[in-house]
Amino acid sequence: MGFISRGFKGRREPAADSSRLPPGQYLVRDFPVLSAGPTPHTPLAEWSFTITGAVDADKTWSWEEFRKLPSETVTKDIHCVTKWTKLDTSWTGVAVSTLLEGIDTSADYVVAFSDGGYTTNLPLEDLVDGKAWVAYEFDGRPLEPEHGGPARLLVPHLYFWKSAKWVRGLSLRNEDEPGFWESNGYHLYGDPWREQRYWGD
Ligand SMILES: Nc1nc2c(c(=O)[nH]1)N[C@H]1C(S)=C(S)[C@@H](COP(=O)(O)O)O[C@H]1N2
Ligand SMILES: [Mo]
Repeated sequence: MGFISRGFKGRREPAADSSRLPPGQYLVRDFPVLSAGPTPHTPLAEWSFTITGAVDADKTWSWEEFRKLPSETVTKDIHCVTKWTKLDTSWTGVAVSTLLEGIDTSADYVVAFSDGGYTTNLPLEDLVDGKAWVAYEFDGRPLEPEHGGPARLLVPHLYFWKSAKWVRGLSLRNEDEPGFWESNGYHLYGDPWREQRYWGD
């Protein structure tokens, strides 16, 4: 006697779904805010998104133009290097493949850059084929500034520091160049399933 059956708790806790939890991570239900600096508040009239670097010609969209691009809504699990994982987050945005359409490049790498100076590096192949978006809605509402609004990169298969908030563009590179956290000890690639948190992992 004295046991409390888990069945009495009603709805099954997502904690039960450990197959979706990468090694060393724990589940959260809230949405923590992690920013290395103050939250920028760029007016939409001044906002633009640019593909630059190793390209024949830069490509730039205003906010209005960007919002007319075909969008997708996706549901993804996100994993922060500080060990929280949030399941089933819903985002709407433009697939990076859509932004790269018609761009001719020999580059294999990308540095995403943001208002406030944040950068993060990724292999180009991790941004295409339905693996990454520039998201402007979370849970069906405009993305809040604290979480990267008006728009942030979303690369859910890598640790969440790769999902640059307040993203303003992608610079294509022929070599892999560490971004902000990668220059400060975080792993160059950052696969949560291989627990690539820091240099040497
Ligand atoms: N521009 C910018 N993007 C950023 C960061 C940042 O400090 N600045 N922090 C990164 C880290 S470490 C994480 S875990 C997530 C946090 O996103 P959230 O605040 O929406 O949870 O944003 C990532 N993108
Ligand atoms: Mo993070």
